[in-house]
Amino acid sequence: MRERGMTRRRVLGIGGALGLMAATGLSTAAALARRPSITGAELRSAVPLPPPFQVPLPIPSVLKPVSTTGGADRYEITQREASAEILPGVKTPLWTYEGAFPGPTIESRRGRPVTVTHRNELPVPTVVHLHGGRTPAASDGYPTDLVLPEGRHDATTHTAHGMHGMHDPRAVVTKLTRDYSFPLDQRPTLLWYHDHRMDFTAPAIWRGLAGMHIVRDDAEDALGLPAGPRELPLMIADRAFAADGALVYPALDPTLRVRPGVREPYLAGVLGDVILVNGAPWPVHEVDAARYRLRILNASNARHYELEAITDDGRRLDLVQIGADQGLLATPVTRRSLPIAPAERYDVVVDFSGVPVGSLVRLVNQLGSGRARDVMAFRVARKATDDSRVPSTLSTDLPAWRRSDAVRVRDFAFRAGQMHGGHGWLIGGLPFDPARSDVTARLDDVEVWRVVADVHHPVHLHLVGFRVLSRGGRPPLPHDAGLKDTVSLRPGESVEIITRFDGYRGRYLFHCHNAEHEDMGMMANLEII
Ligand SMILES: [Cu+2]
Repeated sequence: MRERGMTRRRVLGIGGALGLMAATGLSTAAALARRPSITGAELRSAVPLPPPFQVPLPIPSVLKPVSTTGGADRYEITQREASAEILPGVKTPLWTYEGAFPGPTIESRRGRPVTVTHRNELPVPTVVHLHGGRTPAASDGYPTDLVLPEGRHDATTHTAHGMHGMHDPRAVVTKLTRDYSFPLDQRPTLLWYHDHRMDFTAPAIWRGLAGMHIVRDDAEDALGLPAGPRELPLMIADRAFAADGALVYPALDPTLRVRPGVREPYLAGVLGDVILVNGAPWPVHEVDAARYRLRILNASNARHYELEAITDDGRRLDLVQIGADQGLLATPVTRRSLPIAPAERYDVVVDFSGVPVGSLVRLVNQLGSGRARDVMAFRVARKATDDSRVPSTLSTDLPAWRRSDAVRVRDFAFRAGQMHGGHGWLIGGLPFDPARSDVTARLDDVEVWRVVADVHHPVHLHLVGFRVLSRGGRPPLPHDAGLKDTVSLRPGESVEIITRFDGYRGRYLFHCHNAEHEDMGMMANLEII
């Protein structure tokens, strides 16, 4: 009971500060200066943790297509339980795509369709969403479009009814397998696929259901960016481990079948004390003294990072940002630190050529404390030639929507509130209901959305990329550059985004990508007509 009181006060406390801000005219800058660096609570591991920078960085294997005929690539992925040695000498049971965490990487070409047949051999229903994909609604992984596992084929008792008596008459439930089709008619970028099941997305991702999907095209290939072994996909995710080596997660229902949500004090988000990159704890990677392209994904449920690359002698290396969630920027932007919220991606080039051979460059999180401050390290192993380059023009196809193009302006508040008699996370005062109509937008319409948050909320739109027009009533920050599909709102902050709803008609979503918030109501329907 004491925990409950603490959490409520904390949540109300933040809301109270916002109220004060509104009442007294306290500036956004002053409010933000006091903002907490995290939203959520950190679990503590009960096993001895390895020292940092000992475990080599794994590179997820690239999935081989089962067929490449007919102008499309076909893949098969089995979702199954597996055990992995994440911490040296410790076995950890996981839910996986193809037995691995992260799941295998899919490599695609722009405009070349891909079909992935997912087979569910897990003990619970699943749904796959390709984050950042421009995907027809039938393959977008709507949370009630479940793939039922063997022996659980009775959709009426399990699933088409969400929790709290919600029924979704439009759910398309399949048994055991489902084909997800991705046209990939979109800008090249790093996408990721993960579970998106109604009410249980957060624990499913936590247990291992996440993988990367890279889209490329000829124009990007021709830029001469670092490539091959000098291009590294980096999936960053925090986890915590129980005494028996299993992942800890404070689920109200550990079977992840009936009752969604997490115990207090984790209602605002679940953080782990172990930072994994590509599934390895604080790994180290040997690099040449040359430029590398780092494709960074924050696949954490709730943890935010502010990444810096620091040499042994305390120097911060330039992080040259070349891309955002939805592909290349127009021109490179040199940064010293990169804030990255859950589900965001950054494409950056780091030049190790000025770093003494034999020394380390640590990737650190300035928002983390204790062991969670370290992320990974690069050991500069040898001098090397480098014919890569970072051209001053990276792309010329970024959409340039103007406010005057918008046919509508909508307002959304992402805030804590009451849901079904308990704590929830709400959009516009309402918890998610698949059967409710929230936003209906016309295909090809341009709209401006104004979004405001109480605590950290990384706001994600399915189907479309968007530009950030303003942040806190001011021009966007440097990290808002490019085409985004997730925008990070900090406590008390507002942003305006602009997008065109193009691509496909159908039922999509927008939601908070703090995965715990998402499971506790913070989603809404986006119907494109
Ligand atoms: Cu949120």
